[in-house]
Amino acid sequence: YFTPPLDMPALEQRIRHLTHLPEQEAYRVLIVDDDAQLAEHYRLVLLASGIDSQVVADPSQVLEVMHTFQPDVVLIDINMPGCSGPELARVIRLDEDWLRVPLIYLSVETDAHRQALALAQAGDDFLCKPISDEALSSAMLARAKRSRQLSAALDRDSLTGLMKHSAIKEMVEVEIARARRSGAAVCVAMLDIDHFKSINDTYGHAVGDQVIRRLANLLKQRLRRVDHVGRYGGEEFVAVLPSCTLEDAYRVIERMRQHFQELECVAGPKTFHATFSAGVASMNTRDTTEMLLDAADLAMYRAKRGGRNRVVK
Ligand code: GH3
Ligand code: MG
Ligand code: MG
Ligand code: MG
Repeated sequence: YFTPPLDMPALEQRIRHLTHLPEQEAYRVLIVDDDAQLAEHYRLVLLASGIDSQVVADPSQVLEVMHTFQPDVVLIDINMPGCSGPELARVIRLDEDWLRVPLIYLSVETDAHRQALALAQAGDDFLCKPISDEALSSAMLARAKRSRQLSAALDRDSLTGLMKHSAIKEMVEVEIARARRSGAAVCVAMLDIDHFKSINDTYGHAVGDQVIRRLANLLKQRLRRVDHVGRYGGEEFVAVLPSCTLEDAYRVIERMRQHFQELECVAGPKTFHATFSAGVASMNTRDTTEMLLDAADLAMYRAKRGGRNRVVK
């Protein structure tokens, strides 16, 4: 079993991004330009607006730098030795991780036809050199802000506002990495609403949605600030509980179970109660994200088989 080296700056940034900590971190712009002097000028201009930027002169290093720097926007020169801006933009676009990052050309190219050709290959917009300091910083601020908003929305499930499947899975990975480093424990809980199909069949899909939201809200309100929760599937949730022993995690989820079964769900004139089954698992030193999630899933199925409305650790 091989543990890849941890890229902690990137992980920490992902944590902040996924958890939306209130203290807004500075926007990050990656400047790809072979003109070192000009690029440094751009960097200082952006810095004056509170934007962090990093300069890369060699296009072949861009992907690696993007991974650690996690830019909100990439600003790309068109004419560079070794690789043109549009060629670079196409390579970046091949990586699904960067689908949401705007790629903006900044070039002396003023010919509209050639600009259009560049945009047809890849890239999202075109800025012309020379550009005023003010125009550059306002364009980058606007783009970075939009990019962050979009990114946050893409990671959220629209019904519940919780993290989506991919985001919560990534959170498990991030917390495992952090736990390996600190030696602290981390637990994962998998929750699944009981007989949800019959809730839908009896009361309708809209009431079913309401039940999903009730459980989501309960989890949001009752978990600690350091915990993370996501909607893993239709009526399935995953909670990540850092610095938590298996016993603690069991108690937390068990309390949640008791609260949930007491909530009154309303369907027109009728009321009913819903329940969930849950499995809790803790990380062993050799656990990967998949192994930890599988262990929680297995425990959850034991809870189902054991009669539902229970937590198994
Ligand atoms: P079990 O106790 O074994 O978990 O039984 P179950 O009926 O909950 O399990 P099953 O996985 O068979 O059914 C889940 C149902 O959830 C099937 C699907 O139609 C429904 N579902 C999935 N997503 C949504 C959603 O967003 N809204 C609503 N209302 N229903 C959903
Ligand atoms: Mg150039
Ligand atoms: Mg299910
Ligand atoms: Mg279910």
